[in-house]
Amino acid sequence: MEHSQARRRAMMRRMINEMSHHAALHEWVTAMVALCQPKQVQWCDGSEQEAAALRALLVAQGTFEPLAARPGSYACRTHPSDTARLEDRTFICSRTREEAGPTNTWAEPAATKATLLALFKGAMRGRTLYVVPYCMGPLRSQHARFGVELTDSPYVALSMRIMTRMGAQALAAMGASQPFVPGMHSVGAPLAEGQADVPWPCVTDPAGKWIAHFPDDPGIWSFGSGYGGNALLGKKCFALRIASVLARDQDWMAEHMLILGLTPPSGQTRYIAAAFPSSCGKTNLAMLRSQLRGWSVRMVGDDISWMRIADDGRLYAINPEAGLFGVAPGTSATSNPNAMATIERDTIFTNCATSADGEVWWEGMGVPPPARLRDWRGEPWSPGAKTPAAHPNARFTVDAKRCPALDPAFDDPRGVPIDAILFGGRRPTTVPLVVQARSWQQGVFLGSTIGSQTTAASSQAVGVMRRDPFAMLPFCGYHMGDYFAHWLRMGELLGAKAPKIFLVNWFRTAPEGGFLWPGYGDNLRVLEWVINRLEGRIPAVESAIGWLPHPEDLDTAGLTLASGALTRLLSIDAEDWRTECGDIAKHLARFGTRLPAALGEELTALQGRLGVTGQGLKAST
Ligand code: GTP
Ligand code: SPV
Ligand code: MN
Repeated sequence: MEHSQARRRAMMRRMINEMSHHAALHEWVTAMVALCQPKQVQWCDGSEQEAAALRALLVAQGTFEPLAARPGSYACRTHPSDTARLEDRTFICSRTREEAGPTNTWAEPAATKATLLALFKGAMRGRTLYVVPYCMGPLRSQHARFGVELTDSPYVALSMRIMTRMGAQALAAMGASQPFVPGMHSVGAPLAEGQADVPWPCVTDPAGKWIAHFPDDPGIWSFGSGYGGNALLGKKCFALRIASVLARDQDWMAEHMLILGLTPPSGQTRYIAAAFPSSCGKTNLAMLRSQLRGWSVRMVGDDISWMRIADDGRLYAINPEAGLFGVAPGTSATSNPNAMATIERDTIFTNCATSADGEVWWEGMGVPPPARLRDWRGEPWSPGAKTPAAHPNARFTVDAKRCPALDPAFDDPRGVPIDAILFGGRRPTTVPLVVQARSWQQGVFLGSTIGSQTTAASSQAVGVMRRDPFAMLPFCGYHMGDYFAHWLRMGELLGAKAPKIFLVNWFRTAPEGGFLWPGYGDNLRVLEWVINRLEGRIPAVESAIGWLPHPEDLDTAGLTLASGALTRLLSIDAEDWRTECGDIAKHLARFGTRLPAALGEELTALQGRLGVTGQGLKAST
């Protein structure tokens, strides 16, 4: 047994050496191993045996608890300091503060690199350094990009195998010379000789955690957190913050968007991309199970979209990810039956509650809590407790291929042609259920102004209204004003073939409380209106911010809406929007001289339509 394992390891080493003649990769790994001083180095091949060994290791060290009720699944509890993205500890280390812009936390690159080198020195002592080669996007896609993450967390290595195309396949595709984005990751908890490990090693003081991006290198250095977007470096760090910079320079787009394919009864599938802030419904919409006769929705992606203009002049999207890292609370057989089916097996559940018989539970799961539940902290929990059983940002990690509604084009190297782009957020007031922008430019204006109440996906206060342009506030790797300009330029390149842009809001509430719109599966009714508009089948109502549906064009058959709800959902209140304009003016003024003139003009025109006096950005001063 021992012998055959040693033989397999030796074979693996040979295979990796044979597979990777990538001199720059070997050189970098050698230098980083010298810096971090791990006990051992393991090149990840992405095989099932390797994954099984990682799971066994995580169980042995108490990080994972096998779930009897879900084959191949595990529950995992993080340290309470490590439950969400840390926006305050996320840095963009561009050459100048100006390049990072007013919405990012800039850190001087040379000094930050020096700090990080000091932190990483010996940081992996007593641990294994996993070399995790991965590909973002279908392996044979021209639009795919490579990354290599060096991490001392087996949880991260295993999660990267789910979230990306990882291991030997990525190394082979990288060949000897393909560029890759290097990502350094350490939980920041070296082990002294004989020191026992803890189930979730990390730096417990938030101020000791770093998620630093060097867009000019490019490179990523993440220290002290093992959670989600902080640690799975292919996701937000590479596929959004670094990729947004590459996209700006290479005429493509890296966006915080789901991608779905919508097939009407007539049969022609259309693809839609939608940007909503974190924990605002992307996974839910991407997996929507249709209740309208003849309509079907298929998921291409639930979080990130990379989009390019193809030879036919249209915008094509790929999902750079291979897995889902989805919000658990609120996921139920009614709200998202496809997600429930996806996570029946082979899933990692992080910060959910667990029962004695090996099942997970969370608020909004749609079933009563099992007896003798332990909450996400591992404490006994019973209904009526003051704190939630699952952390509000508890998540499931699962292969996208497990989703029963996966679109057949999921792996298509060309991606899918996008016909419509939606922007949305949590807006209890002001923003209608749906409105279509009259032009790309007006759509970019609406995207630049989207606001939302903050959620538990990040570690700041929850429920505070903030502007989150294009749902990219925490994810744009450069000056947001330049990002707006990039969007406008992409519109010019696309011309008449540009997707149509819509603003949506599932979260409008009644004055007496409660959502006006049922949401979830019923959002398909809004998508149906969008498709009808794309096909030029129906007229719409002119409003100050764009085209609104005629109420009779929105299929509400079978819905029980409160009286007056539909009118409220489909109307623009001029007074609300005059107030909104004042707030938008302040928001846009932050971008100073880098704000494209076209957006200032859009605001002035909107104010004109609303009869606001003292127009334009000056209204804010
Ligand atoms: P990230 O993974 O953080 O980027 O988030 P996401 O946009 O994929 O969020 P997700 O789809 O997981 O949304 C989760 C939250 O939004 C849960 O609290 C859901 O209950 C809520 N939600 C999703 N769709 C709807 C909807 O149509 N109406 C209402 N009221 N809530 C919704
Ligand atoms: C988000 O916060 O938008 C997420 C989860 O998708 S994380 O990967 O942690 O960033
Ligand atoms: Mn996200």
